[in-house]
Amino acid sequence: MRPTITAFDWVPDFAKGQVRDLRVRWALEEVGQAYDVVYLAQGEQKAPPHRGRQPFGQVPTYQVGDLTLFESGAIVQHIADTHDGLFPPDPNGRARAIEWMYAALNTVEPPVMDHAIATLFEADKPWSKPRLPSILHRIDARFGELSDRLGDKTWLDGDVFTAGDLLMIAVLRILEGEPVLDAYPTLVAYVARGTARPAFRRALDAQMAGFTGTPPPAVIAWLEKQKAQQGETA
Ligand SMILES: N[C@@H](CCC(=O)N[C@@H](CS)C(=O)NCC(=O)O)C(=O)O
Repeated sequence: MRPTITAFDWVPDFAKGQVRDLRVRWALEEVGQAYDVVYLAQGEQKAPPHRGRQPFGQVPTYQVGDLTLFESGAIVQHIADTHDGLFPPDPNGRARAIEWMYAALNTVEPPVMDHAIATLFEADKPWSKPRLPSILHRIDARFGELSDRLGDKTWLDGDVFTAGDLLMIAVLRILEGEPVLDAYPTLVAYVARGTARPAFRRALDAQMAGFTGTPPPAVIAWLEKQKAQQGETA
């Protein structure tokens, strides 16, 4: 059965290629499952009917038959459970892949998102600049530990790409090109291997092609304020 996901028809430039429907699109591309997309204008995510699909008023969601799911990690796990290609066939391999999925979302992503909050979403707040050194310190610790564990393996569990790699690479690439990631060539090469996969390229192209909308006036005002402040602090 062909699933339907939700995505935004517009996001600010810094978010293009990072919106979390990309993780779901990537998983679907890896397993060769075609899908449909319902596009939401900015603001629509907080109103019915989308609130009914996603209690926090966010994307992505995933609908197939009478199942509606939210949370990109849960969606990727469901795709991996219902298709071949993202979980190893043996139960222990599947358990290890899930372990890495949680590590990506629950251990590595929190400080990475703190960085995004301090440098993008709340860049104009007085507390953001003072927080940045401690955020970078925590990211650096996680990246160092992850780099050590990955070592010279191709993927986190060895030779087989899993849903754990998909989510870990999706998280790491939020900081692609930033010195805190560039300090770890092992991780840079790992992200490059993941994002060179044809399934990732198709998913990214599809997300980018979906940005055909326009921002609402309140968002234009916010972006202009951010730009003006960046000009002042540059
Ligand atoms: N933990 C959620 C996070 C979803 C999320 O943060 N979605 C963002 C886009 S990447 C969103 O919809 N933001 C708009 C909003 O919160 O209004 C997931 O992984 O699905």
